[in-house]
Amino acid sequence: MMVDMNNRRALKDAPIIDAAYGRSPSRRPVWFMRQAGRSLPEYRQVRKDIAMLDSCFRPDLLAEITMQPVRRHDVDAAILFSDIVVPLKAAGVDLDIVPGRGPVVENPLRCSNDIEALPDVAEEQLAPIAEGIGLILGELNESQALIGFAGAPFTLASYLVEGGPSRNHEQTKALMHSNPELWHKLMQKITPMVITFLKAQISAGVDAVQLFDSWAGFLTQRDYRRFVLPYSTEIFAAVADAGIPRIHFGVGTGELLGAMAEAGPEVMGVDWRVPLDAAASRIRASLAEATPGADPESTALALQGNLDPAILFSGEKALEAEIKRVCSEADRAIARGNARGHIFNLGHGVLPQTDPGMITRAVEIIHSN
Ligand code: 1CP
Repeated sequence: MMVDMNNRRALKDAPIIDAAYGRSPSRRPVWFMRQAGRSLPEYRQVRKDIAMLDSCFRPDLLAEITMQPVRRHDVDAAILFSDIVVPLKAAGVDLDIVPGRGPVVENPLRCSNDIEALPDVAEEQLAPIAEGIGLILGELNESQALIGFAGAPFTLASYLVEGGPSRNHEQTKALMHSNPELWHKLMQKITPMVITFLKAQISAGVDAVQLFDSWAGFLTQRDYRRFVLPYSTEIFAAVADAGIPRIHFGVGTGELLGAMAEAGPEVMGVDWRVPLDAAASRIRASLAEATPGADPESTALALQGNLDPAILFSGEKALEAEIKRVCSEADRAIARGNARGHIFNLGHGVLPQTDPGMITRAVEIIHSN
């Protein structure tokens, strides 16, 4: 499949894109994971009578919900309103997003036959998403980026194998370790779906993409490298020629930052547990070791993160202090040459009970730092 570059609009002075490529942004860019959705009353209003996964296939709703936080908070990017399980749903996998719980798969994958039977997704099945992206691009201004995304194969596999959200991911790990061959077969089934989902968004014109490997932090580095990294690397390579920033994110990945950076993104998302300057040193050391003789500049990536989402409940004084700390840690990493730029974000998604007023205030503080 060719990526159609003709649909891509020309952004002008978009702070997120400038930060991702190591240019000087006009202000410190910020967006928040899960900025669209449950924290906003206007979201709860439009979603009142419509199931989550139904809303993801309605271009009008997709555009409205994606734009809500951009209008309200003046963030520098919109994140497409969708979910990591959307390509599975589009392909016909029997699953639903259960309110208060998350994705639930009717028939969890357990044996070779189940994995064989996993359908592939065709770009046509994602047409409503592409249509929604077209509507969003018509509403954003030329310095606001639209970020597309997909779930990484490990995180998607966890939902497919466990059958729903999991505390320990034990069935998923059991499959890896008891039947590595079958695990790799599953990864080889999921990876093309992720690539199709991302390419559909890229063809429709998104300005950047993020790969969410939310649950990768449950793995040892050894297992991550053996069972996951090859597939995430394949995904980043498959979308490299789109020429847009590629972001890689997971939670609890302090020990995996270097390995995840080796998958090939321009930007590494970091959760709140590791200070950004320490994260940058780890990333750079791993990339330098993995690519001996590489231009030292190429081993410094941009950083995304990493305010603890709970700080949005801690009052304005604590909020300002923590934002300043995060910014100064990022600036130190850049000054030392260990990072090329900083995109402000939370260390994970906005919590549902967050006061939207505090999110708006956070954006103002970040833009003045
Ligand atoms: O009824 C509702 O409102 C459902 C809540 C909800 C929403 C708003 C879910 C169910 N998904 C979403 C949208 C969503 N999901 C977005 C777009 C909105 C935005 O970011 O602003 C994105 C990027 C996702 C991605 C996603 N879904 C991830 C990766 C990000 C992360 O938070 O780590 C994951 C792990 C999912 C699975 C999922 N979908 C929904 C829930 C509650 C969950 C997590 C469940 C669990 O803990 O396993």
